[in-house]
Amino acid sequence: MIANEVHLGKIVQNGRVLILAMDQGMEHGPSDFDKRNINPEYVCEIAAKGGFTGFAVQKGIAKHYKENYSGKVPLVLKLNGKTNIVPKDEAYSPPVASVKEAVELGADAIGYTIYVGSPMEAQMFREFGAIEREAHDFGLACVVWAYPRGKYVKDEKAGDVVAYAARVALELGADIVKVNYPGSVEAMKWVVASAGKCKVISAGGSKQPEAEFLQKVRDIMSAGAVGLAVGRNVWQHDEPLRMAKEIRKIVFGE
Ligand code: FBP
Repeated sequence: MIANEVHLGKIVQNGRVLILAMDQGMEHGPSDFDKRNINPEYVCEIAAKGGFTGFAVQKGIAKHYKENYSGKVPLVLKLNGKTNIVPKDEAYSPPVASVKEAVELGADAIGYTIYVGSPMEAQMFREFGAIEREAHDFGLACVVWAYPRGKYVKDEKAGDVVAYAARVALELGADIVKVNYPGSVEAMKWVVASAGKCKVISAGGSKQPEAEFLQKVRDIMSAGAVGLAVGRNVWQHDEPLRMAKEIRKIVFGE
C-alpha cells in the first residue's frame, strides 16, 4: 500500500495542517512547563478544543490521557524521542514505541525525528525505513521532524541545511516534514521546493511575543508551507485557546 491523500485525511484539513505538539516533556524536560501546563490534562484540553488537526505526543501521554483527547483531535504518535541531557554531537533519537502501539492507540499518523547529518544518521535512516513501511501498510501518515543536528552541522537553521533535511524526508517517504523555520520567507520557499510533494510544516520554536510569532506564522504560510506543529507558543500562552484561534485564522485563512 502506498501512502496517499486518503491516509492524510484527518491530519490534513482543507490542505492545511495544524498540530499541537507536547513531546517537550521528553525533549526538554519539565523546565518548559509551569504549574498549569505541567499537567498533561491542561494541554490535552487545548488540543481537544483548539481546532487542531493533530496532537503529537509520546505513548505514555497518549495512553494515560486518552479520555482527555480521544475522538476530539487526531493523534500523531511520536515513535522516537530523547532528552536534551545527552550531548548534541552524536545526535540520535531511539525508537521508543512501535507502529503496532500507534494503531492500538488509535493514531492517524506517526511522528518520527531524524537528525539529518548526525554521525548516527545511518541508524536513524534504517530504523525509520522499517517504520515508514509498516506505518503506510497500516494506512498511517508519516510526519518526520527533520532536524539537521550533530557535530558536522554548523548551523541547524541555515536555509540550505534545512532544505537538505526537508529533501531527505521526501526521499525517505515522509508525507509531511516538520522543519525549523530557516529565518526568512525566501529560505523557506526553497525548503518547500526541496520537499516536493512532501508537505512542509514549521515548528513553532521557543515562546515569542504574540505579534512577532503571528508574523512568523504569516511568513511561514506565505512561503508555501501548509501549516505548523506548534507547542510552546500555544500552551505557554496565558490564553492558549485564543492564541490557537489567531494561528488558525492565518493557517486556514479563516
Ligand atoms: P515548539 O513549537 O514548542 O518548538 O515544539 C516543536 C518541537 O519540534 C517539539 O515537537 C519538540 O519537542 C521540540 O520542538 C524539539 O525541539 P529541539 O529543537 O530542542 O529538539
